[in-house]
Amino acid sequence: MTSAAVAETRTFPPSAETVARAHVDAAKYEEMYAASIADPVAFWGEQGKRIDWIKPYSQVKDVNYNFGEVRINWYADGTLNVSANCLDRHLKTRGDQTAIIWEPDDPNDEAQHITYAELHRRTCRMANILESMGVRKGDRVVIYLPMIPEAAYAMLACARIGAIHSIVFAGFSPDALAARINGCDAKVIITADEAPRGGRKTPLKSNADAALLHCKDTVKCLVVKRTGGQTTWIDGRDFDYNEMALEADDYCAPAEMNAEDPLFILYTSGSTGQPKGVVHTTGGYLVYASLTHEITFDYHDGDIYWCTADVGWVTGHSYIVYGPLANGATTLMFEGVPTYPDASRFWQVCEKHKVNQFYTAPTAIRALMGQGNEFVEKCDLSSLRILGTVGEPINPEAWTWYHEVVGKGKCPIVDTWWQTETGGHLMTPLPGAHALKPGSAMKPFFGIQPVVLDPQSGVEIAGNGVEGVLCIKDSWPGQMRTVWGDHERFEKTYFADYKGYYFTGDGCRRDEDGDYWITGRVDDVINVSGHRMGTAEVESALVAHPAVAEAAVVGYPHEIKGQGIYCYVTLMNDREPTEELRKELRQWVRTEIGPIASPDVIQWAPGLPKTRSGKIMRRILRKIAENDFGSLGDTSTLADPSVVEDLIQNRANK
Ligand code: 6R9
Repeated sequence: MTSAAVAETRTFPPSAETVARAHVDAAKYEEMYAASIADPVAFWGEQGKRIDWIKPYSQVKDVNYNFGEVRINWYADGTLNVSANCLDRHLKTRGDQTAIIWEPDDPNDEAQHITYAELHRRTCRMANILESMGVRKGDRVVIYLPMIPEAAYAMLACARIGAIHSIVFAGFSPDALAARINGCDAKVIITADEAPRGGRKTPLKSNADAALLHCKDTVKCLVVKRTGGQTTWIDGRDFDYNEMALEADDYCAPAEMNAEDPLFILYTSGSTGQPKGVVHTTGGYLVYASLTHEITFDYHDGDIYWCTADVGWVTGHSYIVYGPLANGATTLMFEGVPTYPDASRFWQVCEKHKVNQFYTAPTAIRALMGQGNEFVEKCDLSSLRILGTVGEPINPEAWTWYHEVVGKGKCPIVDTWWQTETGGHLMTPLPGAHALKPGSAMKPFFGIQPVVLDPQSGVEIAGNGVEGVLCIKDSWPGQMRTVWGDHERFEKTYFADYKGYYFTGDGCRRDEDGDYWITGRVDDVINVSGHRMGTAEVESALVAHPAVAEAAVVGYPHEIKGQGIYCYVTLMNDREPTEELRKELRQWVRTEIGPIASPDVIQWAPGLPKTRSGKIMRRILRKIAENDFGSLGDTSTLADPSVVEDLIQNRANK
């Protein structure tokens, strides 16, 4: 955590108007939180009724956190369909209401307003197309699409027929895409010709073509036309979505799914090289996503809600598609980037569509803050009521700018801390209940019991004014259930280090008032512009290059991105460190993983600091990358302490 965040003492209580409007005020939060902890079965049994069940559940919770026998089940004997909950049940009351507002990359192109009735028809057609391609209940479908309405149709269509979707962010490379298609043994991949973003086009279909060279030849490819750009076509493998949608039937009956049937798999980075397939299931996930969406953003009927994330990340799953649509909300989907055509785009979209709740990432706020206030001030932002952030800790300067310049001092900021694994928000202030502290995720959501543990002993640290690793005692309905195909890895990653708890991988401080501050990852995961990346993934990409003998990657503070990627590279004996090679390696990592993994700094390292047992001492590499040579700590266990001196002398100039 920055020292500025430690020194932060301001508080911002909600206005009387915000409190009056809120679903949950301070007293109600206390009452509901206490009830959720005292009797989770009664609490979640009641909350489960917010969605429609085909067969109601009689069991609410069946959980075991003991390492070796971890089991997480919610509403296990109930049946339902997620797409029917997001669509069919709204048709009578709000068929003509806008479900999705789609804002294209180019502001001169027309926005679309898709009603619930239309979304239902589109989803049914897509579901029928998938069935005609042979997709059945339990099959996996990879979605590799731009931020277009078809991405939502595809998700809901999978849910409708009981297929399990796995979305791959459109910024990922063909290699990363192939690994995910193979990882979940997908039957179909849904993609588009091209993805326009910030005025540039990513050739998605040709990326998919390249990926499919490394996949089973039975994998079929459904192609959505977005730009009309040229693509190669393989008859029998490639299917034309737009053509098929003209013919497809407008209705497809929703499949009856068990509450614990998987809804989706989402690959995310951990501390090892291989991304994990996080599995979320049907019933508990939907209850949790819809409840948190309503309460955290204080969503009311008729509000226009906008989350700027991409559906390739968990935030897009829970807070663009499933949570809002389960609640019958109007959710805005944006194809573009915050700075195209210029730095006022976000605010122009807010003005144009009269957005009430706006949810984005600190990295975007920092980037826009640097462009100057006039980009914000020229737009009418009077519709805004609630602001949100997610993805990384927000520094007090960015928080203050967001609050004052964007929110004019009247919009509460919900700083939502959660993870791909948690399905929905675990800690956040609630708009009408809590006095905000800039940079603090404040309070646990209903049913969440955060604990601060001593990192070494694993013992719970009681009381306030304490810091340690953050674990969660007991389960909540939105929790991930397993790692796809590897339950042992699930248990080892989250339940082995601190027995009896879910280990988050984050550090945290509980201040004197009992409010929580996330201090960042305690493992080898770094957070670049709110995107999670395992340093091991970047390392294995680097060492796959023939010139590289060894590589170590760490995060370092970056003004806009939060953290940047700092790589120490040892070359093969016969290779010379040149500027060209540096460029080539940077491009290599972009090709192996994707542009989001592009190294910010590559420092040539004739040797890496290692212990006598050969373990790389990352602590030291982190300090050098941070330019903090005074606190390298104990270097006496190093096999060759002189390498440290060399690294300091030659520290890359950024
Ligand atoms: C939703 C999402 C999860 C990691 C998490 C933590 C960091 C997310 C945060 C935050 C401080 C917040 N993180 N929200 N840190 N304050 N409000 O981002 O999921 O991509 O899996 O990342 O992001 O370190 O452990 P995911």
